[in-house]
Amino acid sequence: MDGETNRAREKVAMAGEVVLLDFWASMFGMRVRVALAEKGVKYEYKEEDLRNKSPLLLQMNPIHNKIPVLIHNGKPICESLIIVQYIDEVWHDRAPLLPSDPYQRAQARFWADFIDKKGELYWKNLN
Ligand SMILES: N[C@@H](CCC(=O)N[C@@H](CS)C(=O)NCC(=O)O)C(=O)O
Repeated sequence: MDGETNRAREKVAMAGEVVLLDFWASMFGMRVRVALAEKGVKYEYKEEDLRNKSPLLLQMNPIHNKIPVLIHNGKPICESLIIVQYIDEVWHDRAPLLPSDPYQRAQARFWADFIDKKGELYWKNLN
């Protein structure tokens, strides 16, 4: 087996089973999709109807009943920023999601938090 095939197999083994419960227009879901794309993680995408949530979503995120939820090897991770951090930690061998400089990291976290708060307000006003 050549090196490339080996590396591809290792990637699949590390990824395990990855499922994303999401809604196409969600900026919170988009954040997770971008992180998975940056890391090159293959996953199964499950679109949710937010007016008629699936039993799987209610089971995987019983606290908030919201997307996105990342299900990794059967275990749910909720809240987009926490999911992104989890992705960065699990697939730490490639494409770091934050800059290495502490000040730049703080800046990136500030804007992520800013977008988070604005996004929640926007979503509340929409409903
Ligand atoms: N803080 C959450 C926000 C997630 C969120 O607001 N998701 C919305 C879609 S954009 C949702 O699932 N809404 C369904 C509901 O409120 O019942 C995160 O960052 O994941």
